[in-house]
Amino acid sequence: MTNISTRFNFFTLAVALLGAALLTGCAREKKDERIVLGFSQIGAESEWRTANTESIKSAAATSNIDLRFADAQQKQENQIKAIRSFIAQKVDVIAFSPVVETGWDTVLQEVKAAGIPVILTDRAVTSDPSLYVGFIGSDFVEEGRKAGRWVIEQFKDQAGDVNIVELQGTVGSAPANDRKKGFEEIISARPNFKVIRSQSGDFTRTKGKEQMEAILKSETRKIHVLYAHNDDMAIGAIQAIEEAGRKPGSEIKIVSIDAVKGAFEAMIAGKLNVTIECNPLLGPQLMTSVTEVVAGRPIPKRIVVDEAVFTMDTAKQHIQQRKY
Ligand code: GYE
Repeated sequence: MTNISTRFNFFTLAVALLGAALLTGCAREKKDERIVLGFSQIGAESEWRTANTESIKSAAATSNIDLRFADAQQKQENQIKAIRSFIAQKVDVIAFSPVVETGWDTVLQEVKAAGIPVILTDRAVTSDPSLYVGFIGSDFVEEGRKAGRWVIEQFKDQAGDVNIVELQGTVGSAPANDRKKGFEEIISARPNFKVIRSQSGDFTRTKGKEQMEAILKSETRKIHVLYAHNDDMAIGAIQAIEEAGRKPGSEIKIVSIDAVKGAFEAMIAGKLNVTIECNPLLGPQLMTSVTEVVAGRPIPKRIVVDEAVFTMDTAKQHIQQRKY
């Protein structure tokens, strides 16, 4: 009897221990089951970028995704290093916003060989589309067209030349290439609309200001319009224009892209005429796509973000509702 009961007790204990071990194992497994996402961000060059980073970080936190975030300080080599380190860490998905369009083939092949899916956000690459599962971002060519249409409308009655200065974004980046292309496509229909100067301000306020200062010093022709590929460069250029004793927003009309808070403030102050929206809040869509991909479901190859155009006259009305 004693023997049986002792055996029974041993048996109960063994089952209990095994159960406990399994439970702990499960609990640990559950914890490890969190999707790991490696994200290589370009940097913190603009208001748009900081809003984008914030959106990605907060969406990862609410979706319970383990985000490994790396800031590349606007250098492609740093992005490539980050991607290679994500491969070594065996993350579940790699996402990145490519600083420039070309030069990704080798590293993307490496990611493919490691069996890790890639999602592009914000900017496109020229690599073969089979090297990534999807791309979430804006239509930059269309943004350039919108800017061009606004300029044509403003100066449609001017018989003589309409001289335009262009401040381009980062050389070789998708938004700089596409915003230039879309704008040119529209203005080329009107031969008196001329881009008389075009320089890169690398999407930053500092370089936007520097480039505009140099242009104002050396340009003898009248400048009717400044077209800046983002709001930060426009804001930098506004400072340069004011320091040169000229009037941004009236003497020189200014159109830029992004629609960040700083642009609304400049419009309310009468210094910026119009901003074309480019939505940086890509975090929630990225996390949904990451979850779908890990679950083995297909995602659209291209997800385009909806955007609007805001002018000086309505800036006050909209600024309160802006999230970035
Ligand atoms: O317009 C600019 C940023 O890639 C759409 O990058 C983005 C651009 C944005 O630095 O402000």
